[in-house]
Amino acid sequence: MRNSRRAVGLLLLLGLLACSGLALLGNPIPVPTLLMPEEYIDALIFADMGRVRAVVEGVYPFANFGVYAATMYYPVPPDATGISVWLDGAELEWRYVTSGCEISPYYPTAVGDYRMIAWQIEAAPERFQIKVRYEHELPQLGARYAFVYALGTGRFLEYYAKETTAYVKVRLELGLSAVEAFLGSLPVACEVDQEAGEAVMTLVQKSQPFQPLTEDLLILFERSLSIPEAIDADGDGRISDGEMLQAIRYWIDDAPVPGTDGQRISDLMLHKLAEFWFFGERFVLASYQARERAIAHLLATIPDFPLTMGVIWDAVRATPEGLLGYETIRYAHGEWQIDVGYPVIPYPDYDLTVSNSATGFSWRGRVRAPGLIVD
Ligand SMILES: [Ca+2]
Repeated sequence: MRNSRRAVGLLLLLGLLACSGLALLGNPIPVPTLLMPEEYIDALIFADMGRVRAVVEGVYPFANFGVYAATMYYPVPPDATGISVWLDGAELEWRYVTSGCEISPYYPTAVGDYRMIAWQIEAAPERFQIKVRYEHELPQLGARYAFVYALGTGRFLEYYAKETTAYVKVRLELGLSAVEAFLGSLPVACEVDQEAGEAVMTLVQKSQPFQPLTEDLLILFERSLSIPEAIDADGDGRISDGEMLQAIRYWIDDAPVPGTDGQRISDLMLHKLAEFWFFGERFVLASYQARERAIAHLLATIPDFPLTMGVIWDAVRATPEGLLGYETIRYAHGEWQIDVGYPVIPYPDYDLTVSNSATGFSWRGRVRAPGLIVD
């Protein structure tokens, strides 16, 4: 079993020619071969209807030494949706690997087997870039959510690049606590930046010389819920009649709200919850939620609006130096920029500018905490 796994493992990720021999023409690099000295993984983890989901985008630049056509293999979570593969921006057809002459259809991880997908490349240029995107729901291990990225495909691989470096950036757009990251079973120090109103974990992982990366990345965390999120028991982002009644009971009893680390509902909070309940819209408690509400609004009101939900945005704090009591977060994605400004008070309204530097598109509006949008 081990041997057969090693043999098929030759084909993994670097996607050397499936079911055919390689001509070993010399050391250290056999020809034909593909080298992938760097990989760039971007992930966004967010709460959606009471669930925690991830969007994952991997960009893999290859140097090609004499490979004309190849089959590439790639592990994805078993429940992955929206799987897309591009070669230099052109979308490729992919399929699930089934049992047969190829490799195992499954890739074992700390949270169960991932499914292997495959695609063909033909007339591959000397340098090219593969991009893969998928979404999935994060599994729970007890109270904790687990995010796994299959960084360790190299453990099945014979490898010839001097070293491999993975640049991993995981944005967590939700309240969280007790974050830990592991490579394989070993804890790994990720840089966590919270300056732009979300937690961004950055990891640069280099392999040993002439070795591939052999361990998967595992991030474990707990959600910490704000009171409105905890009161919103069905997770639809709105406060229903029943949820409002329950909130009133907690307020009357001065009881801690379950799921919030013991927070109690103050008079101000009850007032806010009543406002959320009254308007019946999805409430907005963070700058990234204001951003998503504005995009949803533009998609609903402008025909063929050229943005989608689930974009992975780069966030930076753009508050002018010396300005107190007001924050601006700038989200960027390609030609798009979304500035979200808000006063530093509980449950602020958010002022947004959505603009596209290429088309000149610009929209300004206000997203209020109860979810109302003012153009
Ligand atoms: Ca609800």
